[in-house]
Amino acid sequence: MKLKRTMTVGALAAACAAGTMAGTAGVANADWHDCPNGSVCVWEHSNYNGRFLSGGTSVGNVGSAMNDKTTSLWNRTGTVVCYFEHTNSGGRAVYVTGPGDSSANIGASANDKISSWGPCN
Ligand SMILES: [Ca+2]
Repeated sequence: MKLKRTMTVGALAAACAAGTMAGTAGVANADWHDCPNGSVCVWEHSNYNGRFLSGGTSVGNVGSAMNDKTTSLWNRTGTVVCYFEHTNSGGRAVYVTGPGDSSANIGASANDKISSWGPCN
């Protein structure tokens, strides 16, 4: 009985800590629930796990914490978004998402390559 009670309190504390992190930092460990409607979100690992970054339809530099790390993503905007291998939409567009598109694994050709994103021309 005592053990069960302790575990329940621990789970609640963990949930609160995760919510605080997502609300205060652009990059945090998160899952797909943390991607706000109207945002483009990228994750470090497949299946929307690991480090996480959300932004608008244009992000010129994902930052050192996420650079060349994205493996899954979700476009929750109404814009067709292209993902580029260099900052400021530079280099090749390695992946494209239409409005609402998501991918749990963007595949070998785009994996761990994304440095920026923006509306496709
Ligand atoms: Ca990755």
